[in-house]
Amino acid sequence: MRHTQTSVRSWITITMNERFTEPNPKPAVAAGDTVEKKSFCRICTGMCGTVVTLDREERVVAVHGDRDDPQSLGFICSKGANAPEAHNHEGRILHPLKRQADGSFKAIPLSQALDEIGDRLAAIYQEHGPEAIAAYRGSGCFFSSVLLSLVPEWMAALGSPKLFSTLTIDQSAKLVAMGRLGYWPPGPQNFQDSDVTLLIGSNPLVSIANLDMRHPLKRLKDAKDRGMTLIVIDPRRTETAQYADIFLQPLPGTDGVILAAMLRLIIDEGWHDKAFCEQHVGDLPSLRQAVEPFTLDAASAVADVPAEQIREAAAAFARDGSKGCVRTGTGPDMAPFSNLNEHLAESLNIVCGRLIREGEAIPNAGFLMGRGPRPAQVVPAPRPWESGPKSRIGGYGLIGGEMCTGVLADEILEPGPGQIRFLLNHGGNPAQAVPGQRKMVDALKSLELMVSIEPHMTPSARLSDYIIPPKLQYERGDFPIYIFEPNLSPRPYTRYTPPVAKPPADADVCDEWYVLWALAKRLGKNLTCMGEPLDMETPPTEEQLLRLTSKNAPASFDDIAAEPLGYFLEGEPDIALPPDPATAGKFSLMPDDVRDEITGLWQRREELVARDSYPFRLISRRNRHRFNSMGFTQPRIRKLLPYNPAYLNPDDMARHGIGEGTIIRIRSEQGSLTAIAEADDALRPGVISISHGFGDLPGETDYQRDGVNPNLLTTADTERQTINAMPRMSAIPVTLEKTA
Ligand SMILES: Nc1nc2c(c(=O)[nH]1)N[C@H]1C(S)=C(S)[C@@H](COP(=O)(O)OP(=O)(O)OC[C@H]3O[C@@H](n4cnc5c(=O)[nH]c(N)nc54)[C@H](O)[C@@H]3O)O[C@H]1N2
Ligand SMILES: Nc1nc2c(c(=O)[nH]1)N[C@H]1C(S)=C(S)[C@@H](COP(=O)(O)OP(=O)(O)OC[C@H]3O[C@@H](n4cnc5c(=O)[nH]c(N)nc54)[C@H](O)[C@@H]3O)O[C@H]1N2
Ligand code: SF4
Ligand SMILES: [Mo]
Repeated sequence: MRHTQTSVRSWITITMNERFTEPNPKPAVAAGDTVEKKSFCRICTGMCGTVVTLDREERVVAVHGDRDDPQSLGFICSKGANAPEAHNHEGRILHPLKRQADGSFKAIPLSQALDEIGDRLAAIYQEHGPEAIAAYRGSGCFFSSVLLSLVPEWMAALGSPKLFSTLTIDQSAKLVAMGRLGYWPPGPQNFQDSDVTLLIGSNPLVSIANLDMRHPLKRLKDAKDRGMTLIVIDPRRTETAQYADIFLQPLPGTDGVILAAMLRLIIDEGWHDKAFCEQHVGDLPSLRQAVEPFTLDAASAVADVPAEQIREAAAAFARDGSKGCVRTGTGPDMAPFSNLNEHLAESLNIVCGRLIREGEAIPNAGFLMGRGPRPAQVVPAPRPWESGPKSRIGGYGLIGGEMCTGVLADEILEPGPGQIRFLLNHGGNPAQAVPGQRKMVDALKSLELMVSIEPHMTPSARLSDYIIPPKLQYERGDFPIYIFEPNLSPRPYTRYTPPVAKPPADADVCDEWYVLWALAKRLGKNLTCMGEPLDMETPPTEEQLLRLTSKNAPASFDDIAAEPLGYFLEGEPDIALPPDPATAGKFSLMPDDVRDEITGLWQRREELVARDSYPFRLISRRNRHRFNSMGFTQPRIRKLLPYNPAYLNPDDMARHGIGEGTIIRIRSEQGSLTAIAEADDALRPGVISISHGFGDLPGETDYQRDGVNPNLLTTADTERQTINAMPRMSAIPVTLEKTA
C-alpha cells in the first residue's frame, strides 16, 4: 500500500475519535519480492543490530534482530520490531502541515513551509532578539548523530542560549553531581568485569538503559554466571530485581536516606578505600560529619526497610565487593532531593575507589566523541552553571550547555524582555512529557509560533503552527548516539548505517538537518557542523555531515563504513595515565550546598514519607511497548497496550475495595486524573506506579482510549531542585479513591 496525497488529506480530516482506528497498513509483499539489509535500530540506547526486510519500493516490511551482530547478538524488543508500523501506518505525516484558523491542518510543500516559517522567525528575531527564540529537543532528536551537534550549533548561529531538552527532566542530576564532586577522566569501573553492582531505581531489562545495553538479559545473566553480586533498590520488584542477590524495597523518595546511612556505616567500619580517599578526596571527614544523624535505624524507620538489609547491602558493596559501581536510573534522579541522591550515590563510588586507576585499561575511551589523554586524577568540581547565561526565570545556569526545562513554561508565559515567542519542538513531545501538563500546554498554546519536526500527530504536534515530517530512522544514514559512547559498548566501537529504506515516492519528508540549514540561511546566519563552517549557498549532503560527525574518530569515515557490522578499534586499549601533580585536584564530597541539602533531607525525612493527607506515593515505570510516548499514534501499539493502568499492590486494592479494572481517581496537590486499576504484587504497598507517555491533551483525554498522563499530578513550579530546576517527578504524594 502506498501513501498518496489523498490519503494524507483524508487523514487530516479524520475526526478526533476516529483518528487512531486505522488498521496497520503493512505493505503486501509477494514472497520472493523482498530484500534484506542490515542496519541498526535507533529508538533507544540498545542500538540493536537489525535485519530490515524491504519490498520492491524499498519500504520497510519487517525488522528482525540480527544474530550476526556482535553487540546485540540478535536481540530485538517490541518497539524495534514495530518499526514497519512507525514507517508505514496511515497516520504517519508525509507532508509539511500548516495549521488553519479552524484548527485543522493543510498539507503544503516543504519549500513553502520553510519560507513562511523563515519569514515569521525573522520577524520575531528582528523585533524581540535571539532571546525570543527557543528549541526543545526530545528523544526523537537525540537519536540522530548529526543532530547531536547541529541543533546546539543552530542555536549558537542564531545567538540564542534558549536550548531546552529532556535532559533536565531526566537524569541531569548526574551532571550536577559531577559538577559538584569533580571529574575523573578515565571514568568509572565498567560493568562487564565487576564483581558487584548496586542498581538504584532503574529497570534495565525493560528500559535497555544502564548496566549493559547490548542484549541486557544475556549480559546480566553472563555477569551473574561469573559471580557478580547484584544489589537492587527499588519500590518495585522489577524484572531486573528478579536477578538481585540483595533486594531493598523502600518507600520511594528515600534513596538519599539509605545512601547516607550506607556511607556512614562504610566509613565507620573502614570498608572504604582509605588509600584512594587519602590521595583524591579533600573532605571525607566533612562527609562523615554530615551523615552523622543517618544511623541504620534512622534510615530504616524512614525508608521502611530493615536496618539489617541496609547493612547487608553496604557490606556486599563495599566490604565484600572489590570492583563495580553504584548505578542509578530515573528513580532517584526524579525523586525529591534528586541532586543529593545522585551526589551520595557517586560519593559511594568515590569513597570505595570504584574508578579506573593509573595504569589500568580504559575499556572504551571513546570513538566518535574523540579520545584525549586520560590521567588518573581529579578535575576539581567545575560547577559550569555558575558562569555563563542564566535563565530569565529563576536564574538557573546552563546544564550540559542547556537551559532547564523546569522553567520552560514560565519562560514562555512570563511577559517581559527575553520572553520566548518561538519554539522549535525537535523530536519531542513536551505537551506530554513535561511536568505540570496543564501549564505546559497553556504555554505552548500561547506561543507566537511553534514548529514541530515530528513524524506523527502527537499532542504536541497538534499544538504546532507547522509540522515538518522527517525521514524516519531506516530512511537515513547514521551512527549510534555517541554521547553515551563508553556506556554503550565496552570496546571502542561505532557503526555506520546507510539509509536502507525509502520514504513513500510521493512523500515530502525532510532531512532534519536540512530544515536547520535552510532556516539559518533564510535568517542570513552561518551554520557550523562539528565546528566546521557549512557552505550556505549549496546545502550539505547527509554523507558530508556524517563525515564531519566522525571527524574526531580514530578511523576514517570510509574505514568505518566498510565494516557492515560496525568498526571495533583494534589494538591495546588506552591506559589511565599517571596524575600530573601540578593539575591534580581532589573530590569535594561535602560542599556547602550539598551540606544544606543533606540537612534539608534530614529535616524533611518524616514529611517525605508521611501518609496522613496523601497516603500513597506515585512513581513511574517504563513499559515494553513504547519509548516514552512513541507509539501513541500507532494503531497496533495502541492495541497492544491501549491505556496505561495505575498499578497497585493487591493488599492496597483489597483495603480500598478496588478490583482489577476498577476506575479510580488519583489526586495530588497539583491535580487529579482518572485511571484504571491493575494489580501488581511486585509493587510495595503504599505506592502507585503509572507509565508516562500516555494520555492526550487536558480535556481531550479518554482514559480508556488514550490512557492517562501522570504529569497532570506533577508540577514544575514547586520543589524545583537548585541548579537544574529538576521538578519532583517521582514519589509524588497522592490520594486514591474509587469513582462513583
Ligand atoms: N511523569 C513523567 N514524565 C516524564 C518521565 C517520567 O518518567 N515520568 N520521563 C521523562 C523522560 S526520562 C524523558 S526522556 C521525557 C521524554 O520526552 P520527549 O522526548 O519530549 O517525549 P517522547 O515521547 O520521547 O517524544 C519523542 C518524539 O519524537 C518523535 N520521533 C520519532 N522518531 C523521530 C525522528 O526520526 N525524528 C523526529 N524529529 N522525531 C521523531 C516521536 O513521534 C515523539 O513524538 O519524558 C519525561 N517525562
Ligand atoms: N521500553 C522503554 N524503554 C525506555 C523508555 C521507555 O519509555 N520504554 N524510556 C527511555 C528513557 S527516556 C529513559 S530516561 C530510560 C530510563 O531508564 P530507567 O531509569 O531504567 O527507567 P525505569 O524502567 O522507569 O526504571 C525506574 C525505576 O525506578 C523505580 N523508582 C521510582 N521511584 C523511585 C525512588 O524514589 N527510588 C528508587 N530507588 N527507585 C524508584 C521504579 O519503580 C522503576 O523500576 O529508559 C529508556 N528506555
Ligand atoms: S532495545 Fe532499543 S534499540 Fe533495541 S530494538 Fe528495542 S528500541 Fe530498538
Ligand atoms: Mo529519558
